[in-house]
Amino acid sequence: MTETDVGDAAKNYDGEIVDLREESDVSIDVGAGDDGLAYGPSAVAVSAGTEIRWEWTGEGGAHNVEAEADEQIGETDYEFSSGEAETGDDIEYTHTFDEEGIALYHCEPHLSLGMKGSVVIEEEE
Ligand SMILES: [Cu+2]
Repeated sequence: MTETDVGDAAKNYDGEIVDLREESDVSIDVGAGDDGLAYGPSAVAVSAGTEIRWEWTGEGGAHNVEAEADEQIGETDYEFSSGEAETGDDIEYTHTFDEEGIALYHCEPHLSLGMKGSVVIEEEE
């Protein structure tokens, strides 16, 4: 989540991973921050088996949630996509993370503006 040649570091990424490993209901805002060009929180840790729900806020224009090995800014253990970027405040996308690993994802229209997120998946104890 640092600056790369693909885009700037996520604006709201302060190096802290929000620990949600005890949570069974995890949601992430799509269109967070002052300009709506961020995920909130942008970095989370969850337990394997957790379903994450991304919820569009309607801020910042059209967004999507995209994790793909080829266009990613680093190694990602996961590939998933919410599809085309969409505008609205009633859009949701869910993905369940069954395996330990790291998922890096981004918003296609705003990758160059640093709209990126990460999920660390840990095995349940
Ligand atoms: Cu976006």
